[in-house]
Amino acid sequence: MGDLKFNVLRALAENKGFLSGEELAKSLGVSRTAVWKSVEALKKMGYQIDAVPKRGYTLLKSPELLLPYEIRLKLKTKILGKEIVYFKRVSSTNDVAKDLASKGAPEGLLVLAEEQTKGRGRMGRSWFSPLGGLWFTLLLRPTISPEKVPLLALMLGVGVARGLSTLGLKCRLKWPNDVLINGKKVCGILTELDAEMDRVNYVIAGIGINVNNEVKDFPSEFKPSATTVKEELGREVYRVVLLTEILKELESMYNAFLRGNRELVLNEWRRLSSTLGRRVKVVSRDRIVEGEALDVSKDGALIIRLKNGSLEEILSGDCLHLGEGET
Ligand code: BT5
Repeated sequence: MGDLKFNVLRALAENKGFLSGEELAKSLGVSRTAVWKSVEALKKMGYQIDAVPKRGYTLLKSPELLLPYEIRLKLKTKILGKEIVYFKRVSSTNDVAKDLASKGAPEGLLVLAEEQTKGRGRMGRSWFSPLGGLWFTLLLRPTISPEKVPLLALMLGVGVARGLSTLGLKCRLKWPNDVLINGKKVCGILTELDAEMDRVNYVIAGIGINVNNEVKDFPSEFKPSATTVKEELGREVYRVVLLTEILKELESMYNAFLRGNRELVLNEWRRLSSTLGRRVKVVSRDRIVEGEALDVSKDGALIIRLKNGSLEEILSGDCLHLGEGET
């Protein structure tokens, strides 16, 4: 039943007019009753399907869910999203991906959810993940040493920003990889790692994008610093298409990274950066560095010029843009 339902859906989605039950049954090699049952199941999932005697069925509207079937129809990638695990609601897509990775899941696995109940940010912070956003995790298995991971993390921000720009949005990156629109955070990325001294086993790339949400529903602590695609565009978007555009951009950046084309990744990051040239304060585990953000190193470290003129490189931490009221 599972597959038949989606085959019926595919046939309806690819056909602009009506398809008779008989035509559908014949092309799918099943009975008309089976077709009817599939249509009923699809309606229960939220698909609006019109059934008119003598003409047949037509698809009026999709429920706008991130169903793997819908994603696969639009997917333009070879690696990312090759395998998809979908939840209506889950604790954290990163946690699920980690579990599957430890059990041998393949590179490119995409774990996504309509809603997360325990979405995680960096350094033990939480990530607000209500219905309407894009909350997903990609499993990557690059054969690289752990020092290359900060650059990989920059690359993720670049891919998301490029994907969002297909909607006409102007995105900027705050080091390392927050994606901002008009100075407000639209996407956060949590990169987690399983590695040995000289070899990465896998990277868990957790990406959270505020899409068809509204900031008024966000917790007050970060209302002023957050935004959503809907608010910036003034309309809702079809998340499946946005996701597949982002995956396409991520895959092209990931391939450049794997080929060793660091400069492409770094130059894209520099082009999109809102951090470079600013006065910043970076808080890392063991120190706080304040100064002017000059550049990123080939490893993805932020190069900061201190007041006394000396240069410091920081590989990870929280970056605050000082002045101009930007986050
Ligand atoms: C991040 O952390 O920006 C990484 C967020 C990664 C979320 C994705 S969703 C899919 C995957 N599964 C997970 O469980 N996580 C990943 P950080 O830089 O620490 O930012 C967290 C801070 O941003 C919080 O302390 C809040 O102040 C703020 N925040 C929380 N939710 C937000 C949201 N939806 N939009 C904007 N800001 C938010």
